[in-house]
Amino acid sequence: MPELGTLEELPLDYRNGLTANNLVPLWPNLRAALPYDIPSRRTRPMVWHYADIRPRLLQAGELTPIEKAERRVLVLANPGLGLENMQATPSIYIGMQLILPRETAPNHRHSPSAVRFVVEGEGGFTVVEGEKLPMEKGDLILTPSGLWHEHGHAGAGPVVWLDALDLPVVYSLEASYCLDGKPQTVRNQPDASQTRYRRAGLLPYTALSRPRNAYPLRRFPWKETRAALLDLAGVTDANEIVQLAYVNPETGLECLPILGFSAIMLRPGETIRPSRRSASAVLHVVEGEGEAQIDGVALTWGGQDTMAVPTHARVEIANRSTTRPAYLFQVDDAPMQRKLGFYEEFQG
Ligand code: 1HN
Repeated sequence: MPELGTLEELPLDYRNGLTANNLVPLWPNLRAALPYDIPSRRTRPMVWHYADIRPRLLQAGELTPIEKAERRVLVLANPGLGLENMQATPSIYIGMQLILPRETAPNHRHSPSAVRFVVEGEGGFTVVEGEKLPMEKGDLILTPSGLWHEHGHAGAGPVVWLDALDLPVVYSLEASYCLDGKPQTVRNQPDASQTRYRRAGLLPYTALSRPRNAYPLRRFPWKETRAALLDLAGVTDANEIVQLAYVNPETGLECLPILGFSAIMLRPGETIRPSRRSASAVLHVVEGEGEAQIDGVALTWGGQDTMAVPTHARVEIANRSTTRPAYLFQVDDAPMQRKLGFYEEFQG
């Protein structure tokens, strides 16, 4: 490893001349930009406990009417990345959104892609391009880049969901913006995408003779995901992770371009050690409790808690229960990294 020259070694008038001309010498900054072996990471391995979020979110419901918020959200901001930057990891935005009975979150569309993962409550719904999608606990709802979406609540009690967006990526590209719209006309075909793409391996026949649909399936019911995980566990070796990827049923590929979504089941008493990899991730606990070690940081997790996993991190997650499975929902930026050609998994 060559010893690189420092900024201080350069004569002051030379440095001032560079600055005055908007020039920067690379060599004093090269190692920071390109560290050896492992990237430098500011993302802190951490957990947000739902017990700390929930009362503050309900308080926001009292303090701020929906009309004054548009979206009533508390953002899970990683302190290592600066709270004001609203990043859970470098690429992933995570918020917890509250909607109260009869409230509506108005129609809009934007360049970042979003998903909702329902945390609690009944009667919430999202309308995506005229299709009304029910929101039950654990359901995954897609609102891809550019599609109109608005939310409502026709039930009783608070409804809370987790928003995951690729906002940090789109914002850093100076490409993040939004358009407001009038309320959508709701087609009399609620949840039509879920009806059309009900089962893996079965497509509407006409899909075979037209270009692939970018976003054919907009709601993934948790009831189905959970049952599929339990079935998968029955045919998965003890040393393999029980994990399902949410995909586009027409292409078999990830359902959004930047962020990827998957569901993990930890069998009773199981500890998983996924390969160290170049992607960052967020883990949200649907059911169960246990411990995690993320780059040596010990975390304790339970239902509805959310964890941040930096890139290249060593991860160990243990289900504390020896009688019941635990279920996690994972968001990561592997789809973007694969497309850009630098996604890696490491041995050891
Ligand atoms: C957004 O559109 C929603 O539609 C929620 O519910 C959170 C955070 C940043 C930018 C857009 C929503 C958001 C968001």
